[in-house]
Amino acid sequence: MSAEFVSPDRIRTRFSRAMSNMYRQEVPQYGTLLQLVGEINAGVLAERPAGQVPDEGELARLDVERHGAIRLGTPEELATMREVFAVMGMFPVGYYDLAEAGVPVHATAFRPVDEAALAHNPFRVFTSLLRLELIDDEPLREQARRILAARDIFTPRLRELLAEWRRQGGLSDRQADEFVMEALETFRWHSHATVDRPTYERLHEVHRLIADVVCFRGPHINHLTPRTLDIDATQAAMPEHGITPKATIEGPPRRECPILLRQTSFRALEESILFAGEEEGSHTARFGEIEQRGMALTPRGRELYDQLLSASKATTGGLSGEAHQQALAEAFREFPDDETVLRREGLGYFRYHLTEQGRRQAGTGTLPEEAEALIERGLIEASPIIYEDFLPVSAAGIFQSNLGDSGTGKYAQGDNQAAFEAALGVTVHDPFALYEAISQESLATCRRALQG
Ligand code: OOG
Ligand code: NI
Repeated sequence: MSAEFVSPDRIRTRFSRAMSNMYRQEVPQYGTLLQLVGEINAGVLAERPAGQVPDEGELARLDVERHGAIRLGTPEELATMREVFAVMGMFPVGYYDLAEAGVPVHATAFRPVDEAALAHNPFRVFTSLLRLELIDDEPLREQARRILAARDIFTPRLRELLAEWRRQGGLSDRQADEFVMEALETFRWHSHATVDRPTYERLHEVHRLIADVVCFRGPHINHLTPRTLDIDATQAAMPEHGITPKATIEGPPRRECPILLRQTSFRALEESILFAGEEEGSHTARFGEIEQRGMALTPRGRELYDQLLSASKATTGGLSGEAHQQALAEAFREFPDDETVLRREGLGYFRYHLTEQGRRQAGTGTLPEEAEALIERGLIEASPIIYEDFLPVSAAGIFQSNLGDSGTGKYAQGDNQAAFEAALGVTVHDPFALYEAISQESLATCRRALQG
């Protein structure tokens, strides 16, 4: 890349900072949450035994780490949004079909994919596309389609900058700043609905989410989530700070070795809006959320997780708070909770480093094939790779708790990934392949060093 261009990593960091500042202004509880999470993280780090403090890269990214979410209305919006994210070094990873859970969208997560970019700033945006074809009422579906076709969620200047980026292969410092400002406009809240009250209400009645996507000028960012190192403590401290979290924490139970992703959310705002014709109304779109991230699981580990989670419904149904966590922990007893076992059984992904001894012995002797044998010889050690993605069942739970209980009937299942990718214009990255590559690459690096 030419030296006069700003790196995508830096543009992403400028953007996530600008977004965080905007969201803090728009949703005051977000500021409260950041402070609470910051305090809890500092406490956790202070108490950790020296050997368990995450490495420097992990620590540096924790302060800036956020994920957000938007919901788009048309394939064209998704295709352009892909380019906007590409400028910031964010690429579509994974496919999430929420229709099964009664939410008429499918989604991907835009995020950095390589290790260096993730360490720089792992900013991610869960990006859903509305599936209008799931509205049964044909005239209403057509009306929604017309309303969406008439809007442009991108500023004219952003479109020009994208064209420049395509032509030049990057953005200058000044262009990058302008790009961040213009892109932010797409994520901003607009209190003027583009439709009149009866239209809003008809769409709202079919599904609240449809009204949220169709009736506004743009896909307002609907939450921005900081990463906590102790979600149980954060959840427990939320009420003292005037925040009421949902009754259960989504995802796996609390464990010695955290896996995947645990999340909880709260309703943040009831917004006053103005319908076309200046009639007043209200809308709930924006919410708050916290997350705690653990080890990425291999397909085998993930299968076991999905199986245990689905079986757990029988015993956790209706429970909340600590009782829910205990029943969930019981349901997950079969899932090993020891790093060595998780690694040996091929349930989680690990990154390998040379030990002191490994560094001293570099270049001497023949090497065994297996990573496990190198570990046994004391030449390398392994540490878990953090899960960088989302979980469909958890996401559905987050959607539902913030949309209220209405309109959560099931939609027919089907394979819609191809349609999503056609809209996107590219195929999504396979998250497992990305973790596998990071793991293998770290092992190859150790091997090269040991071989001298
Ligand atoms: C996205 C909900 C999914 C998560 O963290 O799983 C999500 C939305 O409500 O638009 O953000
Ligand atoms: Ni979220």
